[in-house]
Amino acid sequence: MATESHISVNGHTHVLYKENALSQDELIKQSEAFYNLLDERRSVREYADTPVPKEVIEMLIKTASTAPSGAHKQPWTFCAVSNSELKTKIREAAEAEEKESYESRMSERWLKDLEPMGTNMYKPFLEDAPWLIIIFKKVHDIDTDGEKVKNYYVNESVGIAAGMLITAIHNAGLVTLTHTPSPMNFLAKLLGRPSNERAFLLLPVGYPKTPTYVPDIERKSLVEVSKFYE
Ligand code: IYR
Repeated sequence: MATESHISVNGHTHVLYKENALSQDELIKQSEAFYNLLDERRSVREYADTPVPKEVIEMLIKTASTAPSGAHKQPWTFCAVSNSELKTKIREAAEAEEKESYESRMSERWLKDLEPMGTNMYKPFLEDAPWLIIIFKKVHDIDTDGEKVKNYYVNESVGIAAGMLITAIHNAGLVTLTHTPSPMNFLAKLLGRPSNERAFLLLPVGYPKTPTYVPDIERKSLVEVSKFYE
């Protein structure tokens, strides 16, 4: 039977999937090369003020937005901020929350767990990085009549998109950090987001300051993180 370029499923068009099959040798090489690339990724907290072109940020966001999502609802908005006054406002509000967290909301145990990372309530990266990308999750959509429409697996979907954004940033030779000021509601206010959006994650994006030091930590081994059933 000839291969059709498209078929109909439940009255909806399905198009032919563009396969990218590699030989076993290439498969092994490519998966290892990608591991080596991502194994170099580190969360970086110190940024150079070197600018990053807007079109790069646009491409990174487009990449993240290719993520799979529940019923393909793509329940996310990526807000990209380079405006200095806005970055300052975000820093001030984040540091106010972080001060509360570090001084009273976080447990002794939590603070101890963070000691190796060297984090504290001060967040200069929120002003130093040329861009901040704030990911908002859409807890529901709003249709043209203003009615709420359900989204599915929102946290999973937005989490996957965030991971893909982090991967894309690293692949571009830039650095980022998953910053989670808590609570984060000030971000929706400062950015004037609609009522169906909640801040999910804040990522500064830029070049690292030189030199930059990162914690001397190791990743768990394959044996520790996996179990094969063959
Ligand atoms: N949100 C705070 C605290 C913090 C919490 C964890 I868990 C980290 O891995 C790092 C920091 C902050 O951003 O400093």
